[in-house]
Amino acid sequence: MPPDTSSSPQTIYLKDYTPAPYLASSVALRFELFEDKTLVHAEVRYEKNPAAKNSELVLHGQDQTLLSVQLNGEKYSDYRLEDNRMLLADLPAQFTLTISSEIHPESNTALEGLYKSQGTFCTQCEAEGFRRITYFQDRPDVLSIFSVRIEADKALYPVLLSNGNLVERGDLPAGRHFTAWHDPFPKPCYLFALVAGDLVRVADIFTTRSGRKVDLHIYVRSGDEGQCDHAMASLKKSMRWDEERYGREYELDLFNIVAVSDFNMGAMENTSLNIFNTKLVLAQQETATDSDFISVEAVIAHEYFHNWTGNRVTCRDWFQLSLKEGLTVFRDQEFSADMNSRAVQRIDDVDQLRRLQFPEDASPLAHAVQPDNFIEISNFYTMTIYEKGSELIRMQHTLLGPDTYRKATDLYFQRFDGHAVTIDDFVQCMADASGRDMRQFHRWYKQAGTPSVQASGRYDANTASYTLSLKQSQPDTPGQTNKQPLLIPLAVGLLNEQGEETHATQILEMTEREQEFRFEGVNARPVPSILRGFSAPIKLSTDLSDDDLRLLQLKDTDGFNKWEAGQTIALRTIQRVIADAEADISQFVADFGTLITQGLNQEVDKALLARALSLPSISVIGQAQAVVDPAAIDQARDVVLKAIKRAHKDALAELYAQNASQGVFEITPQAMGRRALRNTVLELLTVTNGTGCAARAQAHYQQADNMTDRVAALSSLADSTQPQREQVFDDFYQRFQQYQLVVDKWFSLQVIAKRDSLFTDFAALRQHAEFNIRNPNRVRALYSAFAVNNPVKFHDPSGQGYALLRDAIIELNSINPQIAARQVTPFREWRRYTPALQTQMQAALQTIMDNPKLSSDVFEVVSKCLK
Ligand code: B3K
Ligand code: ZN
Repeated sequence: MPPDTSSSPQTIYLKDYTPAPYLASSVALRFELFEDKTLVHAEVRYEKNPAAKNSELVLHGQDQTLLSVQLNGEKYSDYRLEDNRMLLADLPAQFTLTISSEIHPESNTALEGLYKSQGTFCTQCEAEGFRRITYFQDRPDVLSIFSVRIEADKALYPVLLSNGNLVERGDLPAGRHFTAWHDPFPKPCYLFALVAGDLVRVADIFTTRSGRKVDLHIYVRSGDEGQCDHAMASLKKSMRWDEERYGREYELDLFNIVAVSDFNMGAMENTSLNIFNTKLVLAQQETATDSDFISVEAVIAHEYFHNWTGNRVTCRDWFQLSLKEGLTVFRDQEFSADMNSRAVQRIDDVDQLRRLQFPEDASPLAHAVQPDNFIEISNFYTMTIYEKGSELIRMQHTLLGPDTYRKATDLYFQRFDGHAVTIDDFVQCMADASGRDMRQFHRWYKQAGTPSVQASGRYDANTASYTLSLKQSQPDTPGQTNKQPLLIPLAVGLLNEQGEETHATQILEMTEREQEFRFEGVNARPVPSILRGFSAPIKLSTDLSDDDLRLLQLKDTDGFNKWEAGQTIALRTIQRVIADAEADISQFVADFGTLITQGLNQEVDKALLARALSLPSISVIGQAQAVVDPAAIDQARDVVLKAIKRAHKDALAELYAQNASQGVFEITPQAMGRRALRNTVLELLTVTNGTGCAARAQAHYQQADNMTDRVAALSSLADSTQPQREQVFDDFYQRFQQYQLVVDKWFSLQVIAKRDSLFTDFAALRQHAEFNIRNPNRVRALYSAFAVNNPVKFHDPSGQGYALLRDAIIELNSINPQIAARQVTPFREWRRYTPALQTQMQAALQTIMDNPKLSSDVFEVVSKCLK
């Protein structure tokens, strides 16, 4: 059946952009919050936009009851309401429009606009949620000065917050009170925010480089205030870093962060009132893992950095989303690299890009970093816009060098502060500051798909030269064929056969489809280290032998390429086992032993060693297969893991013991590296799932004084059928059941198991009293953890895995369309799987498609997958 045609989804095109017919210089909002309804009164000053040709004012409005409209204080009815829009024609050049409407945050399950999370009113307006609050030109190129007054019951909602500075507060009759806020900086309505609740405040002060004091407040539920120290410290570090690295100072007197439990994404950068998912604020030793601590630091920074890259300089339209997101991700990645270990940060970022963005680029949902059309912009908050977008900024940083890049960003802020601009405007600043022609580079923004580069080398002893031949190609993606060659910066260094670096890193700028680069003064056959630091988001294939890779793994000066060389050898080894279960892997297993011995006998970077001792994931291995068979990959991976354990059991046990906790818990790169190493070793030691493994994992759990170690123990036990599994999981639940974020982990850790009872276990968890399909964190804890992190069972030949996700998507479609559409992701690459799996995945997608009341969010992704 076709989708409900009464609201047939419409495609929006970048080429159709026109300036807004009216500017809205000031917006005064008054909210009357009640338990059964909210009244919104909006008084907006409009002026004809000299840059616009159209004169019809189009206001967006959705899910609200219009109560009254006044033009310059007089009742007005000369408007048309159609398709979630109010159309007003024949208007004067300047006027004030006052609109009152009634909305229902208490029953808003989409978590867009104004909604309630565990008794707290909060907002999420990006991208198009403001239209669920009042009728307005809900587009990012309309910038207004906002004044906001909030009225609510004083006992239930003692805290009433909005953007900017608090200008007034007072009591009202009937136990009510109000606050009034003024934000002096013009902003698009997607940055509007409101919070009303019974929250406690953690306070600190930051002194900016020019000596101004900024109040920093984090608001959380009572009882959670002890879990905010890390977020507060991260905020202060971010503020300092942005001053030092980008010359950006915070300009308001107050910066608020509010944590809520029901949130579609991670966080939102509303001007001076960031709203966060609790998952990205709360962190303490007992309940948060090291990776949670790292994420909190990164996301606090990310949202803070948006103050300049997103808020002060914003997007002209949503096709420019990566203007703020790609740039802000690059900024947060560099911040994290400065705060922690640069090599580890790069490895983890690239690993994420490969696991999550490369598959997107290879799927029917592939899109450019600057897409040219969409149905639902919410579907475009993707790894491509964010992570590939960040890689594009990184390449510009590499091409210009840090000093010129900084000049270019200074120019960008100076030119565009207070404006809504485009990606082209940003790239033009890069061109103007450097004098470089950036036109070829700009293709990266327009062409979807991951480029491939093939490299082969030729050494000529007579001329003492080495020639690197490179070939680039771009895959076809939906709607795009015959793509142009890109400007690809390749960081390359040369090592000699003793592993000494003879030629330090240089950036080769590849511009042609096929190109050669010659290195002079090469006195012996070199081993090239290509794509150091992953200098471009490409798939590289080389003619390096396993011996060459082993040399790089042991000797390269580039931390990323050292790791990469080891991963390539591991991938080749697993591929050999997939092709032949009896393949000889003794060399690989022996080399693994060398790494372990190094870990035992030398000063090594433990975080890097932990990553070197981890095999590529099933998802990454699958990308190298013509036809993906997750069960076959898993089996081969298991063969290799078990061979490693058998060969190096004693050395591993020694490495495990050597890295036991020293008693004091710290969140330093060294302490996290030690835990990562010990937990990676635990995983290897328990891969056979026998009685000894279960006992070791249980002991690990019992000795743990922090969540990282507890999670590692549970993860090692997930697949076990020994009695310790239940004991440990039960203890964990009893101990932490009052912590929602830990209960999320408890759900996730059970559904990553491959053991036979998985589907029964899953059904029990789905029925568990703590499961709540309206809470996005819980949905992700159960369904995303399963479908993304358990490829073996998700792709179970019975089709049960697909059915679970299919049914959840159908249920979520009417509750929370954004979350429903997000859950389609694991199906998107269905054509890459074995024929039997393809048939089942296609059928699941078709069943979703046949749903008569499909939201435009789900319609867009499912119809594109099936096309
Ligand atoms: N800008 C927000 C994302 C909003 C998502 C809207 N569906 C968070 C961030 O990227 O910082
Ligand atoms: Zn962002």
